[in-house]
Amino acid sequence: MGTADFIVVANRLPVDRSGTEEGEEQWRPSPGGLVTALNPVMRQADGAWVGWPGQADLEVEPFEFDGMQLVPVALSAEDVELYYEGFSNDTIWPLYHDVIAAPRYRREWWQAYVRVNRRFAEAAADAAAEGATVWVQDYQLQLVPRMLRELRPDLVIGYFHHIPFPAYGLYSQLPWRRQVLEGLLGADVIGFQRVADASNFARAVRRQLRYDTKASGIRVPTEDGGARLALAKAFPISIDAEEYIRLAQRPDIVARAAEIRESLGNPKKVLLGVDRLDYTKGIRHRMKAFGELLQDGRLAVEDVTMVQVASPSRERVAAYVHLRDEIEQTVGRINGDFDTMDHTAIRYLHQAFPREEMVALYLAADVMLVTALRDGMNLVAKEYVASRVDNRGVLVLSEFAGAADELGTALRINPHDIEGVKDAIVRAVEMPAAEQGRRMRSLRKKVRDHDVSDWSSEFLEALDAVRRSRS
Ligand code: GDG
Repeated sequence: MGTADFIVVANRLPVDRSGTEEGEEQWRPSPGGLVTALNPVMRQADGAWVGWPGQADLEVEPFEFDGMQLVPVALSAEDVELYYEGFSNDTIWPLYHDVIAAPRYRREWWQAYVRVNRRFAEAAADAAAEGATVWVQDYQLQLVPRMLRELRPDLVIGYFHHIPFPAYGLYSQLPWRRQVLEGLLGADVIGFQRVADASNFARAVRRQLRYDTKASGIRVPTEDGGARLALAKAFPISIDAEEYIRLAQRPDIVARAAEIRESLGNPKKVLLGVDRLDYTKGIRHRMKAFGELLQDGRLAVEDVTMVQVASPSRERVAAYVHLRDEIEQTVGRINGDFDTMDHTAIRYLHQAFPREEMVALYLAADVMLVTALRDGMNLVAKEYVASRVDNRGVLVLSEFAGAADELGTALRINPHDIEGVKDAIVRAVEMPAAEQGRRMRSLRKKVRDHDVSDWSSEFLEALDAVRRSRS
């Protein structure tokens, strides 16, 4: 039993180690949406964050950082390979994204996943005060809710699933489908991005476990022969909209946006894609569409440039190595065919940039291309919209991204329909300013009215309701 009243359990701690100095550990915050969203709650409560420090074989004692208690969970190189790269990113990730890549089912990976999930559950159980609230994050930790409930029945437990939950026909491929459902059902509240994800989950529970579900409630049998109610529903995640608005008004960032356009040869229109280099994001589909538009002569390289930021991701997983080769070959071919001495078709950057540079890119882009084949939410879409304080720019948005449920006035596309994507790009490039303004104002209102602090307070309110119903 520990002292923390509120605990976040996530695969990663919200800090990176930046080397050691005279034997002292040096840590810097790794800025992410989740930290921003939870910071206020962490400060108010006696908060702790349980997670992996990001390097294999690094054993660190719990320490204080920026007003929170950080509880590192050590992973060996083998754990990283089997639990993280293997089961999390080569089994669950492709399966839950509609098998865009083939999931690999390996018993050794599953065993490591169980073992490592138990380690996270034990660390959380040790840190939590009597009756504390614990919020488990994402697909790497689906077994933690149940393990934690077994260790500590006094806790109020939430789980948020950042990625899609697949349709039953796909989910049922998973050799450990019952164990994963039982793991998740250890939580009092199970949050998903979309209503469709929550219903896919409820259906899997009905089919596999035969539990009753009614609206968002699932009756989970308890050992004493009774039942408790778990809530499974949508809590769409968002961004710190005000922060993007602030950055988008900073004079140096506005100037940088102009400089970016200049360095591209001042094309009439700039198209932008920003993604982790991941096969779920539809990067090749958007390049194919763009390449064909140049080929057909519907767009000219002198007028339109595409910028693609593909930040390095999961570089030790084979499917990602393969994807990178394919994308780089596609970029090379398109540029080889269409570049001139002064203009490039695709400016491709396999790099990560500071957030300021991302906002400058958003401001420089006339058209933002979000063509994910499947995506839990897609925060890039929301960041682009929030940054467009000038109410200009066009968002082309895949209907397979969770963001499509909220961002109704984007140009919606089916990324598999290359002709449809081409038409949407041309329409975006030609869209009159007045129509851009109409659509963008409505998109911006959506994001501002529901930002990341609304997301976290709605989720935590649901957990509070559980607590009240217990006493
Ligand atoms: C998962 C789900 C869900 C990207 N490159 C750079 C950079 N980024 C930032 C973006 C954005 C974030 O990373 C990516 O978030 P997304 O939502 O677009 O996608 P995933 O990484 O796949 O996230 C997703 C999300 O979890 C939250 O629940 O929406 O569906 O897959 O914030 O801006 N940031 C910086 N440099 C980069 O090079 N600074």
